Amino acid sequence: MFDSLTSKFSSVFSSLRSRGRIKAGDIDDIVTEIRTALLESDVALEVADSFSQAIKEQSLLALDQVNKSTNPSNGIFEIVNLELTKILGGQTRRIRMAKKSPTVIMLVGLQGAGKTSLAGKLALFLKNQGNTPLLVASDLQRPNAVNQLQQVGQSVGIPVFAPEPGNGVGDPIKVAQAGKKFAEDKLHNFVIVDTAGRLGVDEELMTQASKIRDAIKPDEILFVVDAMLGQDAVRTASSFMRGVGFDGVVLTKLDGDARGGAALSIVTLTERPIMFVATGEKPADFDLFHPERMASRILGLGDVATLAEQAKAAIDPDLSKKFEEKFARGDDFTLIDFLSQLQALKKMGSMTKMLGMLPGMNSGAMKKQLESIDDNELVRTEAIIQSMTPAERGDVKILNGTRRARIAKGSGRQVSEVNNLVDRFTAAQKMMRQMRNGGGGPPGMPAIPGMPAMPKINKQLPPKKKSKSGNPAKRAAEQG
Ligand SMILES: Nc1nc2c(ncn2[C@@H]2O[C@H](COP(=O)(O)OP(=O)(O)O)[C@@H](O)[C@H]2O)c(=O)[nH]1
Ligand SMILES: [Mg+2]
Repeated sequence: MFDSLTSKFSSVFSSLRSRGRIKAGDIDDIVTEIRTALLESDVALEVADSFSQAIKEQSLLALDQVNKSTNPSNGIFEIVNLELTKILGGQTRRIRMAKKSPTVIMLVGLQGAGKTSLAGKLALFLKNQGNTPLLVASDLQRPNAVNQLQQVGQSVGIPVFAPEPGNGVGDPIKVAQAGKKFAEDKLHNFVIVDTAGRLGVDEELMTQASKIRDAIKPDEILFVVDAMLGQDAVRTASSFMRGVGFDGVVLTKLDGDARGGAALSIVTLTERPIMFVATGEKPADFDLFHPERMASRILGLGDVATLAEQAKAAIDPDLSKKFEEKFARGDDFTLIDFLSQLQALKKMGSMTKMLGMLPGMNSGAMKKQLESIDDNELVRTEAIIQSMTPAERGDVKILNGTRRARIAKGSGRQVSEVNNLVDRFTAAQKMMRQMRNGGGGPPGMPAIPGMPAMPKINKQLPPKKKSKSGNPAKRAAEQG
């Protein structure tokens, strides 16, 4: 979502780099360029102003130091990185747990902001950490709202507390209270209360949300907002701040091509941290918000930390061990192994999203390359393998013309695609044999032929920049 900002920052810094020694006038130039870039990305005026002012002051302060290093522009870059992390909230904040279970989380926001979907995403996230969340349907405004939450709950395997006919129907406050009570009785340690939104901010909505708040005393009120609203996201946030109050922000639809202004303005203007982000419609399209990772992405440094986390989460340690043992025994790599690798890769999410986390991937030529990668490739390959019999998966050499035609038909693909897969797989198999004979390392995880090679994650991590100096300007200079 920060594509335009990323490419603007990248051009600002490439012009700065070409100047060598940096003069005060150069700082003025880049600060003006940065301010314009922020405004064009829908960042609120006051935030753009204070941000560029901070960059200017610190850069001027650090100028002598910065110019002593071989690459002065790096020092300025680091100042921008630190300041960007700061306006994004500085540190990641986690959910505050209630002293006495359950921890109650109430979601507020406009209709369509993504509250109901988020309820499911958050519940799944909590469940995966060993919690036992309960969803509570306190949106009784729209006829289908309860139903929608029930479907969401079902899709992630989380129970939903919903009003039963004759039992407080029509009163979202009673439902919220009863839901909390139910969670206490049934020992759910988290309660996530979904509430009604409206198309625009109105008094009745605020009053209702405030009453629910007073009735259930949530430990966290999360304001859910569509990042694509741009400047309006910040205005809506202010209204909700006045009307109901909230403790943290969730930005949704970060997968869209909004210009990112909301993310950059909202922390400063509401003085509340962004806690989570949603990046798609699927339950797994959700993550903790990490200011420093986001700053890094905006500056084109990628987000290798998230990528590494996702890889770790997707790789089943048992499966990995099985591969290693198999490999050590000298068994052949089969299509069944190939399929389980594919499935692990799929668990990591969209290929384009994953690659987008690599440094430099979100600008210019790389971006084009990225867009040409087809996320459906994995799905198609999986369909083809699944149309094969176990014997065929175990030994592709038996795949004659008739069998290939049958598989193509069964998976709804072309015979040429089946041929292509078999060729790629055979090449991979050969490579695995050579690796073994040549004493190469065991195949930890995904080595999918035809797929972009996975990065050597550790090597790509930008050097950890630790400084003894507490002063960011000095710190920047040290690193220059
Ligand atoms: N692309 C995308 N769509 C989303 C995201 N979050 C929610 N949606 C979609 O936005 C629409 C409204 O979401 P919903 O949860 O019903 O919003 P609510 O009215 O606030 O409860 C639905 O079609 C969701 O699938 C997101 O992060 N990305
Ligand atoms: Mg809803």
